[in-house]
This record gives sequence, structure tokens and C-alpha cells, in this order.
Amino acid sequence: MRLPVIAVALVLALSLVLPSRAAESGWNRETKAERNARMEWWRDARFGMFIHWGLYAVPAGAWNGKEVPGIGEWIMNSANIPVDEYEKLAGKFNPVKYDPAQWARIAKDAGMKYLVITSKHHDGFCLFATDTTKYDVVDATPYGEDLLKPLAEECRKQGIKFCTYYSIMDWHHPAQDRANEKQYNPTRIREGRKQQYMTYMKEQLKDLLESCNPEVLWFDGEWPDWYTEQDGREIYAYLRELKPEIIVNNRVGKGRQGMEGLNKADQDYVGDFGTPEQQIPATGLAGVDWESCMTMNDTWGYKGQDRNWKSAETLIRNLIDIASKGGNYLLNVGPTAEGEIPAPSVERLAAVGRWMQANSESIYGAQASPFEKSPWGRSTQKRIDGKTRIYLHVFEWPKDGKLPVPGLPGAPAGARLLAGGKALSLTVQDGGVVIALPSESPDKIATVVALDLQR
Ligand code: FHN
Repeated sequence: MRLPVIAVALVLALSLVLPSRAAESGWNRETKAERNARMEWWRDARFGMFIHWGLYAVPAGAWNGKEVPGIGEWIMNSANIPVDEYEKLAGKFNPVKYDPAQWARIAKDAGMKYLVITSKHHDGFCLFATDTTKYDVVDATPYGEDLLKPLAEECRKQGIKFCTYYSIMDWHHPAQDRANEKQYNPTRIREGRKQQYMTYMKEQLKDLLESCNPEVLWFDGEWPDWYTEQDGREIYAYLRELKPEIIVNNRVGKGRQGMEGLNKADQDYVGDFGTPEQQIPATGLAGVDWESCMTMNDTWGYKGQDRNWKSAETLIRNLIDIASKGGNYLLNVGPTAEGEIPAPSVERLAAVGRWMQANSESIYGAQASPFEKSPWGRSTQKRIDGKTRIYLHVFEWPKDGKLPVPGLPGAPAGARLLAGGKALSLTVQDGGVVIALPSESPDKIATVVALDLQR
């Protein structure tokens, strides 16, 4: 039907006058100050819990009676399980021991300020209620209830920011198929069905925002060739339109350099922070927001046989090392199919929490170290009432009780043990100080000395 000329002119005039939705919300005209305000809670948080949970917890790393090598949540790919076979796991997923209040409490007591849980991993199974598919916990499992919403509510009650992980690669959706007869990774898009999947993804993300209102959307599975940086920009814009204050990682686009996780330098890529995986960058990067995600053993999703747990010392020193470089630590737990966080994880998180109880001032809201390297440990710093405070995290306690701190960025005012506040004497020398320490380290994992500067 041809519109009368006057109608076309009217529509054209209105489109010029009425702002686009992007212009309305203004997210795409965000100033540096507005971006800093949006990122502030995340930068201050420094420490979060990652949760990989889903159908893969049922086989827990074994298939047909044999252990399957590799990370637990990849079992569908690693054991080459056909979709219709893998789907049957949903009928066995019944996390009757799931206690969202306890999970939030475990994160809070560990000193974690946010929590990122898989809403949908590569296997395509949704842990939240969504009308976009029947392959979700409400429609396909004996449990029959949304798992994310109650956790989001508990997180908010306990002061933890609730965030969700979402995989772009989807081994279940009919628009994507295997790369070959054995591999789902990376998926291919079926001829002419990319738009169908992009629409599906947007509808699911909208359901997710409406049902559990995550503060961060943590994308993953962005590596298949069929997904482009432009697609990432479209998804990022879509999310910022729905929730202008939302924070989105760099895996929404194609910027990251593999597991190193930070963006390639050849162009400006979409996403709010870099995502090193299972590694900590050698140095901090001024003005770059990044978060190292790491496992506590060797798998993200639960594997019964994986008992290679990192020590509490390693976890605490990782947290300090990352904070000393200006990054965040996203530490993973992989709950069982019954809904329990494995005891070794709970024990280690409690130990981290005890250290944080005495020393979190040196982590929360702290900035990267003013020093290149220190043989005895790591440092962070803060501006407090217009003066600089440097937090010296001593891993290696000096045998002579003298802690050399060369290259101070200003004149020292005083030093004390952060835990307990015991004053320490210091000697100024060679543009730095030497601090006299007690003969024994109060905390063998990391004792923190607070060194105040005169300004
Ligand atoms: O393939 C995933 C993997 O299963 C896990 O989710 C990690 C954690 O971020 N990300 C991908 C591997 O880079």
C-alpha cells in the first residue's frame, strides 16, 4: 500500500525530531565521569565469586563409566555426546540441597562483593525461567523452579552484587551445529539462521534482565567465526538500552586475545573490562579495567575426580597480586548436581574470609602498586583524606626484621601493622624507608603494613 506523500513527510520529520532510544537513554554519549561512576562499585569490589553450574554437574566428569579428560562443563563436547543424549541429563538434574542463602553467605563471608553465575553455558541449558525455550530448569527438570531469581534476591539481601554469565556459543540451539561429526567447538551457524539466533539471544537476555536484574553480563563463547565484533556491538547496545548502568565484559565482542583476556590493540573493541583467564597479567595496565577469572582446582564445572585444590595461601596471594596490579579476582566454585558447593571450596573460601576480615582495607577500593616490583611481596595504595597510604603485603618475612621500601613517591609519615595497628619504627634512607618489623610474621600468608605518606 503506498502512503500519501504527506504521511511520508510527517514520519520523516518526526524521525528527525524524536530522539532515538539510544539518544534518550544517552548511554552511547557516556562521558568519562559517567563511565567512572558506572564502573565504581565494580572497581572497588576487587573480589567476586564465579559459579559454573548446570547439567554437566550430573555426569561430573565421567561418561559411560569412564573419566572424561578436560574441564567438567565441556563434557558434551569432550565425550562427543549427541544433543538428544545429553538432553536426558535434564531429567536427572534435581538440586534438592540448593540453598541460595547459604551460597550468598559463603561468598559474603569470603569477602566477595559480587557473584557471577552461569545462566546458560555452551550446552545451551538455561538455569532461569525463559519462554524462549523448553530447555530450561523449569520445563525440563524434576526441580521445576528458576534457580537464579532466588539467588539474586539472597545476594541483594546480603549486599552482594548479582551478575550472570551467558554463552554466545550454544551447542543445543538448532541454528548452530557441530564444527564436524565429533566437535561442537567452535559451532557453525546454519545457513540463513544467524538472525534467528541473534533474536533468540536478545529475547533470552531480556528475560534474564527482567527476572533477576544482573549488574554485570559476563559473556563467553564468542570465538566462533560466525559471531562478529559488529554482533557484539549490537548486543552491547541492546543491553545498555535495557539497563544503561549494566556492566558488560569484553567477551561480548571479539577483542580479547585468547586466555590473556585483554583486548588486541588494533582497534577499539566493545566491552567494559578485559578477562584474563587462569592467569594474572605480569603488570597492571593504567586506565584498563580487567578481571582474572580462575578455578580453585582444574575445572570450572563440577568434576568428582578433580581434587587438585589450590591452597588458601595461593588464593589469598592471587587476590593480593591481582589487586596490586589494579585488577579484580573472580574465583570459581563448581557446585554439585545436588546443589552443594564442594567442601574443599567452602573451607578455602572461609580461610580467605578470615584474612579479609583483618586486611580487606588493603584490597577494597585499592589501586595498583606505586612500585614496579618488591622481592618481599606486593603493594596496593589508596588516597585517604588527601594523603597516600601504601599497603605493603609481606609474603617473605625478612630474617633481619628490616623491610626495605625503596623509591617512595613521597615523604613517609609513619607505619603500622594493619591488623591490630601496632606502630612500627622506620628509617628514611636513599629516597625510601626501612621499616623495623617484629621478629615473627603475624600472618605467614601475608602480613600487611600500612605506610602513610605525609601527603
Ligand atoms: O569455554 C569456557 C569455559 O567452559 C569456562 O566457562 C571459562 C571460564 O570463563 N570460559 C571459557 C573458556 O575460555
